[in-house]
Amino acid sequence: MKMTFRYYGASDPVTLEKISQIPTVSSIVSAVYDVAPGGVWSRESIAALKADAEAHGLLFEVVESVPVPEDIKLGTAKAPALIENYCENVRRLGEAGVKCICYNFMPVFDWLRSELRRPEKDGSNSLAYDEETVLAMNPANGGLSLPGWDESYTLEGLRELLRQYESMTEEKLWENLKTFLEAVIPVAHEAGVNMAIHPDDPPWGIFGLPRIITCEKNLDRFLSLVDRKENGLTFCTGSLGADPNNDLVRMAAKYADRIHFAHIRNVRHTGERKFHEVAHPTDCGSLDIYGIMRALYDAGFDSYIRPDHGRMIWGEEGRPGYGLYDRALGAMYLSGLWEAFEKDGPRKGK
Ligand code: DNO
Repeated sequence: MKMTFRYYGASDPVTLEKISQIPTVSSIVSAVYDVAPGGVWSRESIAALKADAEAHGLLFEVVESVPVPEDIKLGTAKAPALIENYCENVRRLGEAGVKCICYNFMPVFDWLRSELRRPEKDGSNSLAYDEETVLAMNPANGGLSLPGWDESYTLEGLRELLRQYESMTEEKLWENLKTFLEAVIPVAHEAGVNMAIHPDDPPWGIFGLPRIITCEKNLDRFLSLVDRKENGLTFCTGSLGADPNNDLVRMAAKYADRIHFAHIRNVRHTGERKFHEVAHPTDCGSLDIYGIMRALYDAGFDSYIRPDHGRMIWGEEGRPGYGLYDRALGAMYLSGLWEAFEKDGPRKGK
């Protein structure tokens, strides 16, 4: 297992120096932010990020994300050229020593929440989701406040995009995903890079937009679209775990050899399609984080992991989900579990 930590580049208040002070973290997870989705990342920007990380004793082996442009998901006439650009990014990142690329295939919206600062009694706050509140916001009327993963949408642009998606079905999205993978996975193989799709968050369709990376049945289908090691998963426990029907311990064991990146966090379910994010340990939420980690360990998992969203604690202000303190506590908890597994004895599945 290789512990990593997400870094949003030079503007991130969680600096490389701070990250380098967290025990057990060996690599940053980052991206080139000076190119719009669909563009080719310059070798200079990639090299600069790597050099910055290395100057702080950190590796740069994981990219999150190389975004997939909407034209690829929509399968428009622009898709082939954009897929070629995507492949070029995979090649360039492989050359620079990146081993894993995280991306998602969610139409229009990345992760969605109804509240970015849900207060807890202890003075901390965290991200929350309540489907009723989300559905009451109409994105086409500007009713949605986006949680910081994309500030580039204008209202007009968003309306146009939603219009383009009106005829999109799940099956059509699967087809477009397959076309993408058939082009990208052979390139990833050549480049020595593992591709790791991020599950949809939350893992169900929303605002009439289909979402397909949601559950065990669909992960089986995804992995068989191109059945090669490089076509793998980001196992995001908070995303998949928002649906209590997903048995994460079972899925961790089942997919371990195709999980190239694990995002570990806990959520508490408080109703139908209603949850909020909590601290990482098992007893803080509804997910069996110990069981998931144990299942990964026993199944031989040896890839990248990062603590995912943290609460805002100790008065910290910052990018929702991506403060320093609670994520650092998460890294410690996860590394502690792992050390205990290793010292307990051999992997049970081996
Ligand atoms: C949320 C993140 C996601 C993830 C993308 C991957 O905090 O896990 O935004 O980076 O979905 O493309």
